[in-house]
Amino acid sequence: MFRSTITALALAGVFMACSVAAADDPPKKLTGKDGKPLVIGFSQVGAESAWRTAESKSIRSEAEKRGVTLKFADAQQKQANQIKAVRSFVAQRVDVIVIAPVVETGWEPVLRQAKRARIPIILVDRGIKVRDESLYVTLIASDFVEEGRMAGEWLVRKLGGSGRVVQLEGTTGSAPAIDRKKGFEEVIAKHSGIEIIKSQSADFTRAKGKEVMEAFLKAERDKIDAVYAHNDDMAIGAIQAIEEAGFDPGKDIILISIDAVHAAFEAMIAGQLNATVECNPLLGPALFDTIEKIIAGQQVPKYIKQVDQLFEQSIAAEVIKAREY
Ligand code: GYE
Repeated sequence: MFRSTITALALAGVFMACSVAAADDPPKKLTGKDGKPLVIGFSQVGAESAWRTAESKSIRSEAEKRGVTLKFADAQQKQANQIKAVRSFVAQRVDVIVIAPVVETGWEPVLRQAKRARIPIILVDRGIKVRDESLYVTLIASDFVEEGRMAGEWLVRKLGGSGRVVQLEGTTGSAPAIDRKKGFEEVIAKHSGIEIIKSQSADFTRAKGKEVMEAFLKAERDKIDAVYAHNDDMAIGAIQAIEEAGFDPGKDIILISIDAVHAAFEAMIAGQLNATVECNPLLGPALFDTIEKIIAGQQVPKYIKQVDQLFEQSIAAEVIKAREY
């Protein structure tokens, strides 16, 4: 525990040092080949969680810093809206299209259209499944399987190897829901004393997190030892349901989630959430550095991985001061 506190504090220090350096060194203005400001189309999932809001803010503010015209389309969690937005970006002949894809499948036709128009596609935060990988240039995201494993390993230790767990899954068909389930269940499967007794999607929102947790409590009442939520918002909804059912969240029922947004730190300080695995939403700087390279004709890696870490309740009060989202 002591060592993990030191590591977290050291890392927080590194992050702060990085942001100081970045502030001294303003990013270059990005222009297209003809010297005109770059036009980027961004199809965002929606505004379902605090994580998503932080990501949108990071991308919008970085676009502004670099003098880029950002056409922002909110898909309200619907792939059909994203496909429409991408088609419209193609018709407008934007320079680059950025997509945070709501689900993994169903992208081929529209991406082929963009490819034919020679408009590069960049995926941010969520991946897709396509047979032809040349349909997008790169994916900038966290490793969600790894996040699920980190949560699983922590929970196994916390429960001392035995207990009944319920899982609140993210949006059905989305990369983070699929992979966070996979990584977590892979770890749990190695411990016969731990059982996942319920697992259902709550769409990454607080309201649904509360609703689904109410249903879990109704069906299993005294049998739930722990909750694993694919994001902090659903865990916060579940905390409300647990309190309303007369239990003490964080004590009677252990909770771990993913994202490490500000509200998760507040819930940990209040003793209601036990741990959260970080998933960095501040993707603006990495995204625009990548766009700059692509415009300059340079090669970029197919996957630009963001590195995450786990925060426990015991260090929340110390770490919250350095949190940017
Ligand atoms: O964890 C969740 C959000 O795609 C990584 O989507 C993102 C996830 C994030 O709604 O809070």
